[in-house]
Order: sequence, then C-alpha cells, then structure tokens
Amino acid sequence: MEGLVIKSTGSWLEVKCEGIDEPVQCRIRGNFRLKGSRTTNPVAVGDHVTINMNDDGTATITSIAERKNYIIRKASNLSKESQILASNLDLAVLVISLREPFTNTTFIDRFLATAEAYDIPAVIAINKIDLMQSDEDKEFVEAFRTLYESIGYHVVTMSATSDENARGELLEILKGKVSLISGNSGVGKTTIINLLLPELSLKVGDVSASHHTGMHTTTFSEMFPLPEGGYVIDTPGVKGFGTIDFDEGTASNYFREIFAESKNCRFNNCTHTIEPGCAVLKAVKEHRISESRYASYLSVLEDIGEGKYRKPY
Ligand SMILES: Nc1nc2c(ncn2[C@@H]2O[C@H](COP(=O)(O)OP(=O)(O)O)[C@@H](O)[C@H]2O)c(=O)[nH]1
Ligand SMILES: [Mg+2]
Ligand SMILES: [Zn+2]
Repeated sequence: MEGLVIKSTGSWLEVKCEGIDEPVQCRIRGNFRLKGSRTTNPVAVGDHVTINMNDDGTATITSIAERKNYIIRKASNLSKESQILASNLDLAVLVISLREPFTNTTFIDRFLATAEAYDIPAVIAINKIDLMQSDEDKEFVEAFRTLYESIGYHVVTMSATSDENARGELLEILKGKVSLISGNSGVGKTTIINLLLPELSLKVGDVSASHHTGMHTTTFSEMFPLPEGGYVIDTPGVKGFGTIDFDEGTASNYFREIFAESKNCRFNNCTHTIEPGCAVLKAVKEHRISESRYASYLSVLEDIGEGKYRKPY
C-alpha cells in the first residue's frame, strides 16, 4: 500500500493512505537505510512511502519514493549528521510584517536564497497590513511589493486578524499543495494556521507548546491537512530553514537578479565585490539591482568568510 508520511516522532511515523481515514502507525524496517545518507531519520514528513500492514493494525515502511526536495537541520551543533525536517515541499510561504515586528530585508533575502538552493518556490505574505494604513505606510508597502515582484516573487498582502477575505486569498495559493509556513516570531504564523485550520486550532497550540520542551527528542514535524486539499507544515524550532552550504562561488546563484546579471561579468569567478568589469556592481550603481538585496548578498558572503555556513551534510 502507498501513503504519505504526515507526522514523525522519531520511532513512529503516521502515514495517510488513500481510502483510510485514520493515519496508519508505522515503523521503519530494521535494516532500512538510505544509501549514502547521513541523516538521523531515514524517513521524513512529506515522504511518499510503501507500507506493509501487520496483524496488529500497525504497518512497516518498506520503501520510500525519490524526493523532489527536502529541508534539513543539523542534528546538533557538533554533529555532522543532519535531520530531514520535511520533504517534497511545493511551496515555502514566508510570513513577514512591516510593523510589530519589522522583518528586515536581510532575513527575507536569506530565506529566499535558501529556498532557491533547496529548489522550493517561495511566496512572501505581508501580514498585519491593517497596521499600514497611512499614505506613507501604504507607499512603503507598495515599494516593498514592487521590489520583490520585480525579482519574480509572488507577494500577497493580508491581515490575519481583521480581513475576512484573508483565508480565501491564502487558500488560492495553498490549495492542493504541501506548504511550509515560516517567518520571524510575532509576525502571525500561529494566527494564520489557526485561520486555515479552525477545527485544529487547539491542537496547533498544543503542538507548538510541546515543541519548546521536547524539540530534539519528540516530534520532528507534522503536516496538517487543509479541508480544501493540501497540507501546511509545522516544523518545531525552525525559524527559517536553518543553514545551507552556500559557498563563495555559488552564493550569488541563489539571488535571482544577481545571478541573471552575473552572466555579463568580465570574470567567470567574479564574487561581485571588487572585480573590474563586474556587471552586478554596475547594476547596483544604476539602481537596476536594489541596494538592500545586494547588501543581503554581501552579508551571506561575510558569513562564509567567518565559517558560519558550514556544510550541513
Ligand atoms: N494587527 C494585527 N495583528 C496581528 C495580525 N496577525 C496576527 N496578529 C497578532 O500578532 C501577535 C503575534 O501573532 P502569532 O500568530 O502568535 O505570531 P507567530 O509568532 O508568528 O506565531 C498576536 O497578538 C496576534 O494577534 C494582523 O494581521 N494584524
Ligand atoms: Mg507562533
Ligand atoms: Zn560580478
């Protein structure tokens, strides 16, 4: 039988199968190992698996389908092993707010770059738009939208607490997809998840509360089904995606407009910092690439210099 892993607690995995209402409790076959994998969990939320039913109603996972993408975090700071948080994501939604709190562009751009590196389409949801009602604030929101739309990102504005259409507008984007909801603390993620999953609202609260205590030992991740089809993912203790192995040579590949412009640089290995004939520097000077985006790119380079972006594998 085939199914989708919707919850992982380490030793037990819940698998949703077509035609069965309740998820099936599964274990992994003892000798099950992914070739070459250095992850602590061979099967993750979002995996498509084949299971064999046991007599007691539980089942054994016997194989896992190839993943189209996945997100990981290192099992611990010192560990070389990493944990797969979720796989086969269709979308990463970055929830931000421009007031209470203000999400800075460095955070946004790093998130978007990481999503590019993981090969996951990203959408920016500007929440708390009800706090941005003066002419000046409205202009700021539009400038923000224009910046990210010009790079090719889908931007939605919303108010999770005061706009009756917010749920419907979000569903347009989320329906039928497996989506990760991310963003800084306080921007409204929990409010949004409760809006999307009214019947599960208590449960969502419980789960996130338990994450604080049992982060590394209990639940890895969970997918919540949308009544309209699709799933939203709640991953414990993850603000964004964690680290990724950016390196000096490839970091610019994940900044779309910088990557596009870099094809015109004189040198193939241009880092777009001091090189003569750098098309990226020229584009920044001529305001075709935004200064804030370029600053975010530089901040990634600086981290590489300090070794903050270690290889996660
Ligand atoms: N004004 C305003 N407040 C909001 C909105 N969405 C959420 N909030 C409030 O922001 C605070 C943080 O929300 P929460 O969902 O806990 O954020 P999280 O940390 O991202 O999960 C709560 O007091 C919410 O009521 C919004 O659209 N407008
Ligand atoms: Mg929250
Ligand atoms: Zn260059």
